[in-house]
Parts: sequence; structure tokens; C-alpha cells
Amino acid sequence: MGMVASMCTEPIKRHRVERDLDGKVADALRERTRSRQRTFRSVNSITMRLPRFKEGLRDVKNIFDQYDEDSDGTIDSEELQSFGSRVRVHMSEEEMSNLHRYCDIDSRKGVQFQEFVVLLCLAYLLFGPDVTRRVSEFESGKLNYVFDELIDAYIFFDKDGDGMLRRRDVTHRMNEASHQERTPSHITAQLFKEMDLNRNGKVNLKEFLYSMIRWAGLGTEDDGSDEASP
Ligand SMILES: [Ca+2]
Ligand SMILES: [Ca+2]
Ligand SMILES: [Ca+2]
Repeated sequence: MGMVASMCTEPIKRHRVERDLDGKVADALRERTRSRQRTFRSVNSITMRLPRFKEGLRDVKNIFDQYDEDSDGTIDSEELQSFGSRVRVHMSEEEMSNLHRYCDIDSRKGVQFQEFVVLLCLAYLLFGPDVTRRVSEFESGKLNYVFDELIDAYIFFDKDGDGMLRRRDVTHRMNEASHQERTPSHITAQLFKEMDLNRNGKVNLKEFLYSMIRWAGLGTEDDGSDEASP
């Protein structure tokens, strides 16, 4: 295939991967909603859990650091072999590369921390706790805990339960928060806009996770001033 042809097919392929995985994730979320008890019953119960989310994400960061052997903030292709072979257990090579493509927000090579969280969380949702057990035998419990909480927070905001957040889902939930005071609509609009990274009017689980990581202050590898620099 020529250079021009591949430049033309790449966005089409990306679009297809995006749509397929959005669909699979939404199916898995609907199934989870049917088969599990609700974790969160109010926006408040989620807000109160934010420090725990942050702690949980730190645990994931520790596991990321184990795979990022040269500590440059990226699991590169060599380091990826050991991580990839573990996550890939239930996936073909193509599914794995599609999932990686789907989680890639900055087109940088390799897997950065945020992508690590999103990739693992989605693999956990789609393929179950085998994935986290393979990634970290000893710390899988911590991974499962933080992923369960993050997924359940998303499920809470998805008021109509179709596996995808739309503005009306979030507005409904925000307004349930307090009976005395409605959340001003420009605030929910702003919140939604911040989460909707590709501005398509929907917030998928991936975008929600990226937002949670950013709000927890763990967005980029340079955010933590307590990180030792080489
Ligand atoms: Ca590295
Ligand atoms: Ca929805
Ligand atoms: Ca979106």
C-alpha cells in the first residue's frame, strides 16, 4: 500500500476502532449495571471518595513504575513486551493494538501513565480480573478496587444506563444532589465540556477516566513534585 493510500485509510481505521470499542465498552457497562449492586447513590458519595480515588491511582502509578524500568515516564516497546504479554492474555495481538490505539490520546509512542490506567481499566472491564492478576500478582486487589470504583462512578452518572454519558445524564444526576439547590446549568455544561475531549457531545468511559486522572492531579508524569528526578 502506498504512502498516500495508508494516510487515507488510517483515520478510517481509527474511526472504526473507536466505534467498535465504544460499543464493546458500553455493552460491558450495561451488563455490569444489570449484574451488580450499585456502589454510588449520590454525587456526594462520589465526591467523598475522591481522596480514595487519588490513593488508588497512586497504587496504579507504583505498578506503572515497575514496568517503566528506565523511569522515563513511558513504557516503551521493549518494556511493553512484558506488560503487553500479560495484558494480552485474552486478546489477539490485533485486539491489543486496537485497544492501545483507542487509549492513545497524545500520539506519543509507548504507554504513558494515563494510558496505562485507561488501558488496564478497560481491559479489566472487558476481560475481568484475570488481567489485573497477570499484571501484578500481589497488587491486583488494589487495581481491582480502584477500577471498580472508577467504573461504578461512571455508571452512576450514566442515569439512563445505556453505557454512554450524555449531557442530560449528568444534568439529572447533578440535580439530584441537592433538593434545595439545583446545580446551575452552566456548571454542568462546563463540567461536561471538560470531560468531552473529542467534543462529540458524548463522554465515553475512556474520556471520563482521563478526566478523573487529571482531577486527581496525576495527569502527567511531571505533576508530582515528589517524584524523584534522575
Ligand atoms: Ca520507559
Ligand atoms: Ca447514557
Ligand atoms: Ca466524547
